[in-house]
Amino acid sequence: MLEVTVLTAFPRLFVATVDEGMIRVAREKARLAVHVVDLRDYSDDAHRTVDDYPYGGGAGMVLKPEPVYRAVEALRAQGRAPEEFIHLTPQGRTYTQADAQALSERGSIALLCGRYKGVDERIVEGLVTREISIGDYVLSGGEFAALVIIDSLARLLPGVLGTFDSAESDSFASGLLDGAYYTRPEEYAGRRVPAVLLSGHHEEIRRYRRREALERTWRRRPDLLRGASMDDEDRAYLAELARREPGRSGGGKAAGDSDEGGS
Ligand code: 6GU
Repeated sequence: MLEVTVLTAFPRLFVATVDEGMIRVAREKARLAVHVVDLRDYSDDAHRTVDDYPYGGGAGMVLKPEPVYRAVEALRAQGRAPEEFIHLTPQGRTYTQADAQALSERGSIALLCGRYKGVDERIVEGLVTREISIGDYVLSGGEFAALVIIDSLARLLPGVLGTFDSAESDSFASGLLDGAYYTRPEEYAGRRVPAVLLSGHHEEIRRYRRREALERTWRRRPDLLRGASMDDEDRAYLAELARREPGRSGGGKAAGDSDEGGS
């Protein structure tokens, strides 16, 4: 069981979201518990204030230290001190599937949702064990980042995904992007499902899928190829791609550019 405690000034953002989809499944299977702590419950004034102006001036608000320290003290008093206390901030290290795997093996973590401007540095110095960002763009607070992380963890917990929809076949689990998928019908809008997928030849299908994953990764995210585990057949296929389109990988189109003739 992984226990996730979220500390936030916006607890209602978690009400419907943790009650749907894979997060719900993980909770129902008792693999995951999500506790949402309202930081305003630990403020000390009638207005339930949790943030204040930054010393030295400037725009934006900063999360005050007292409500966070008090909330953590309450967790400790209940015997629920988390193994990791994670501050969600664009200043953190960028979250990866390897981080998700490691965190999913923990017993308990806390996710502190700061404001964009930040939190009082004494929270970071005294309580925080690591800082995580979910990418190079700006969110107004850590709440949506916390939900991204919770979703990524829920699907890695044992018994949450079915065997067919296994996390091992996901993009990034192997270090590669996933290839294209098709479902019925066999022909739609004048486009046919690749014949090999209908052939019933499991070994050919496996090889085809592997090649598609390699090609897509080579085109869209060549940076991932360095960290992927590959055999001689994989390397031979990449060499063939490079021969067919010299000078493409790495120096080719940026991720997100159109490729593969998608209309
Ligand atoms: Cl974790 N927080 C905020 N406020 N913005 C972000 C982020 C986190 N990750 C990317 N942008």
